[in-house]
Amino acid sequence: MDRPVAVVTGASSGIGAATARVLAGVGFHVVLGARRLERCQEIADEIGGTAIALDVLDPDSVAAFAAAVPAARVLVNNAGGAKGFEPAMAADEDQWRWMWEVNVLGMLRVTRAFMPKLIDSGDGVLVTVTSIAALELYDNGAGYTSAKHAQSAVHRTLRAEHLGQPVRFVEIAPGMVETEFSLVRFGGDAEKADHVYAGLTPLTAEDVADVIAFAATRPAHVDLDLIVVKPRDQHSAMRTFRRPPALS
Ligand code: 8X3
Repeated sequence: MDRPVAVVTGASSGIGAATARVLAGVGFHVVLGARRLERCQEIADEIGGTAIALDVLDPDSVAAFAAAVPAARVLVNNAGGAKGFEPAMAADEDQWRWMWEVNVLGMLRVTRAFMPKLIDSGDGVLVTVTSIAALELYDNGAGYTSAKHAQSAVHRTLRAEHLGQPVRFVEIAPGMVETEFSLVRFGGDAEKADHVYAGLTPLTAEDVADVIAFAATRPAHVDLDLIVVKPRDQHSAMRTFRRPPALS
């Protein structure tokens, strides 16, 4: 029997890769899209899926990606990220442009390309991975929090604009998840990236993937509109509990 198709963007690592694996485990044929095609191909080989190059910043790449996928029941808009951590007054406009492009316009582009297929499936599910940065603000994060707020606004507006259509809209807003997220934010500085999670137990990509798969496998009338997922040690974007380092 043909498996339903789930498309995952940003699938080469982190939450995207973990989501591809979990969705394959619950019966989907997963199409993995990302710029790093080789990493997607390795995961696709492992889970019996399909890897296709995708750069959400490039409209032609999005169009070619969508053209290669004739049908889809689930779309996980996971591609995104943060660059930089400075006060707004010190904003690097190129970093802000990248964040707004990849998180907002990139997600819109992919969604527009796949919405007809989700609707045609008769029970489409659009999952957008935003962040607690879509709900809260934090110092030094305005480029990212503004992009994530905008991404959430687009997602929720799409929900309203498709009322009556056979498609569900699920927003997943994770807090601290240990992935390449912080490494990218800090331009590859591993020490700074590690510091973000020091003294606490962050979520893993698999923790978030499990929640995405749960939402995508509810009955057709059940729409988990917004799911906020944080580690126990995280109260909010600016408040965490950290254990002191063990004495050696
Ligand atoms: C990642 C979570 O709190 O670093 O989206 O913005 S946070």
